[in-house]
Amino acid sequence: MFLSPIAAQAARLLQELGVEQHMLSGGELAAYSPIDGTQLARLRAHTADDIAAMADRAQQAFIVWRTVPAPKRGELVRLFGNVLRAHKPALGALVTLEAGKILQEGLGEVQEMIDICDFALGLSRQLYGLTMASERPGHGLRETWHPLGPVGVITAFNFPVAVFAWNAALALACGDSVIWKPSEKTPLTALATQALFAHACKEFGDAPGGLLQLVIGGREVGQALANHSLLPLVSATGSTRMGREIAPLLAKRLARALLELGGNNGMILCPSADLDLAVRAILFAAAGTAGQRCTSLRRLFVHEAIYGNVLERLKRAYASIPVGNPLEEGTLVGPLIDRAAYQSMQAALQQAKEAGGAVHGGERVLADRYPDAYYVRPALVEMPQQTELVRHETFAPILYVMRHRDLEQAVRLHNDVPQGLASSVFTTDLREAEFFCSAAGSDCGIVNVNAGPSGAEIGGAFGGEKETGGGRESGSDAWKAYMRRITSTINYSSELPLAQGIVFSAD
Ligand code: UN1
Repeated sequence: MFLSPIAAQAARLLQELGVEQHMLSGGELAAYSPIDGTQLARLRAHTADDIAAMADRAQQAFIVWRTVPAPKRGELVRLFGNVLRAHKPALGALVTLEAGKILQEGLGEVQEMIDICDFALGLSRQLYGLTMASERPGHGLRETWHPLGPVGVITAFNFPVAVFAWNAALALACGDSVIWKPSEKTPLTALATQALFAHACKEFGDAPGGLLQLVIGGREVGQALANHSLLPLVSATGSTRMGREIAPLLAKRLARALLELGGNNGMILCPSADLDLAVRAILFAAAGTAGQRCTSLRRLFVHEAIYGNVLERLKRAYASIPVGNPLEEGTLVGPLIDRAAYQSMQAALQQAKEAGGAVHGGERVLADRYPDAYYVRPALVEMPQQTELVRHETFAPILYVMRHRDLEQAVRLHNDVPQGLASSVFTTDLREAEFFCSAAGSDCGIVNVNAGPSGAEIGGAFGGEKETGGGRESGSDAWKAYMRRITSTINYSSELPLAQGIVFSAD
């Protein structure tokens, strides 16, 4: 059978990563590469009916895993991190083939997995609870964190493996089992990750089967996960539309939702900004990953005193940014994920023009070389004001540029969108920097100074407010979402005093 070079490379990588050949053909779900639109595999998809058996298996695994001491659970996560280290080049390249991000970013994504494994390993010895002073004599009061149960993890195409790892590394260290539904656009990197995890389990020795199960499929399997009573938590990363479908299902059965949804991330440039740094940060945040990060920069507010200068510099930088095959060295912007993404980008640019916007770039390129793939020049759009279009997240490399008079006005505009994920200010004025980070400043979950809104490290909690969904994944104390807290009162006296001094006695 003839395989295109991209498909042949994917087949080689999948084999190297331990994915069995028979899983890659004969199914109804086609996996494509956005690099040239070539079909990479056809996978068998699960249906909603498969979820019940998987949930039972996850529950069995959980019952065993929850009693394994946490530092030993951390050992499995450590081994997984080491397997990822050994396979970083192959998995990173597969991320590039399947999601279209440049190789540097594919490798960076695997590094993010390794980093969170290290973090979770340390955490496995630090699942700390508090002890409180009891008001009753001879009593102790304390809290303890226990494993929660099987966790559902739904992830998006744009970070096909890192976001899974944020959730899974923490969940596994915390004593939970995981059922993972990757985007139907990126099932191959998920299969490879599962194979690498199986490798780590083998080295570990006695991990229960079913600690990590993969669900391949679309919307209906995601909904079935949200509906299943054995899953006390579902963590979902993706569009606000997806979150609006999942959240009510969880609310209905009073389960926990950990949501990381759309962003509409802004940057404010103040007159004192270091513009060399700012332009580089803008390029990475707005054009990098072809604008397909949930943290991508989409709105830029430039002080009127520096507007002309900034715009000139940006136009120059945008005109020369290398767009092309993400496997090739030197490329900084790869393809959009698919035709639908291209169409929604073009529709947004059309609307921007109709609303009086001046559009620079944004056109399709390389169509001759890649007729079935969608490469675009990143677009810079000067907008007279923040219209409804600008307030809406379009998952593409479009940067809307607007003017502001002073920081307070800029922050007001910045916050006047439904989303609240990531934000940034460029200033060398301490007062402005601190104001932006203050209670009256940015209303986002991520608030950066002299650094773009994207590219967060794993050590901090990741997520945002408003329509972004309020969840926090990754570092800091995000682990608490994957555990249940018990509060224990221990009476070591021979009396039975009641709290609040209540007397309740028959004699
Ligand atoms: C996402 O796009 O869903 O901060 C995650 C960043 C990355 C993660 C993005 N570390 O841009």
